[in-house]
Amino acid sequence: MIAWYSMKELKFSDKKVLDLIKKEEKRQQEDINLIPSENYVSKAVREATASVFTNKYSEGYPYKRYYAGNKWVDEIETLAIERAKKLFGVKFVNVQGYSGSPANLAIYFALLNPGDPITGLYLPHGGHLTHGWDVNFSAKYYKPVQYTVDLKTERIDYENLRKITKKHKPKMIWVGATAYPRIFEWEKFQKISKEIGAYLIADISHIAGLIIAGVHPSPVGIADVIMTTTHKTLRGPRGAMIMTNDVDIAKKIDRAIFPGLQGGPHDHTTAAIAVALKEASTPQFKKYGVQIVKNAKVLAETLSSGGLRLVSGGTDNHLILIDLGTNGPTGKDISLALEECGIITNKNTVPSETRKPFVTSGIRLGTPAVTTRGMKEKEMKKIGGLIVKVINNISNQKIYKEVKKEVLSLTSKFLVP
Ligand code: DSN
Repeated sequence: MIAWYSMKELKFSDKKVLDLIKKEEKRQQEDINLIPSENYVSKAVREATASVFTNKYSEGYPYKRYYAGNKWVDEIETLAIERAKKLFGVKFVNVQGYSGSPANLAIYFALLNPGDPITGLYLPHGGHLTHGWDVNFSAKYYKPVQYTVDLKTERIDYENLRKITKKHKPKMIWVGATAYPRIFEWEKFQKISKEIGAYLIADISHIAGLIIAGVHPSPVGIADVIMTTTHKTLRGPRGAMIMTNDVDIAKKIDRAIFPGLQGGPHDHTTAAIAVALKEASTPQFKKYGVQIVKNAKVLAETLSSGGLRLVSGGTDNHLILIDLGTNGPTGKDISLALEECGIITNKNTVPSETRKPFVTSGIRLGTPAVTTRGMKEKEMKKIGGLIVKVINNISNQKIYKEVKKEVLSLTSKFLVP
């Protein structure tokens, strides 16, 4: 048990909730978390999240609020904004977005009219729901035509994007992904967006921490707007930031967030974002980002040499996608089997998908969380070997037990903060 503080009050007021918190704490400590969009925040970030700033309403922006009593909220929000501006090298930042999807909604709302054409990466090829997937608001209220990866290389097909943009003239090009293991070539996107006068939007939610660490190119100075969630590789609380260098766009974004879409900002989250941004500006964080990628490469090599096919042949970032093929166990089967052994991944579609999204032929893995725990190349080889063992021995309870034992032994040596 690694309770980060005693939770004395909860013990008396709500044992049920306390019990579930403790169980989740234990699960997080004992499992190997390979979900590429998850991470473990520091205790300092959690303390700020649990602070009295949760009690305040502060509609508006620093020093222009609709409620009194905001003098410290003004300072905390200004601090978060200034730290983000410095860290990413941008002129304007809005830190009030509740999370990635609402922040992306605000970008649409700020810059487009309903029915305007847009483009984003096709979801089964790694794109995000809010970049124009058909069941999402981004397809209900806008007109998406999605670009794809080349099915041979499984990398973004820039010629396909150019053809689509020439034909459909989208007003907004979204770049970003939830399951793309390669680098985004920002200049290529910029060239295509300039050819048709579209806004270029970089959704760097997955890779923000890698950009800070210098292990992924930055879209700053290239994209018109940059959105990032704050809780993935950036290792902060659950929230979002929208950044730009354009004063008119900045004004529109602020108005879209409030009063356009949101009410009071979550000031406790803002406080925790400020803490996370301070942490992300340290040399240790740069080392962390570098290690995430080193770990992902070793994990990918181990899986490949264990006979698994990786989408695009490997990884340049924090994320790996295993393509299990069309026969045999599905992504769902494998993620459940791995979970039984204490290895947490998620089923995911692959570019040549034939199954339904709730079944899939892929497994998505990532190294941000295990790297936070201090695991390095040696542990990646170990984990890769365990994954191969489970995949090759599906439904073999004896093997599952052996793997689970090894997982517990490994995780006991690397504490969750
Ligand atoms: N849910 C996030 C992910 O897992 O990538 C994206 O929003």
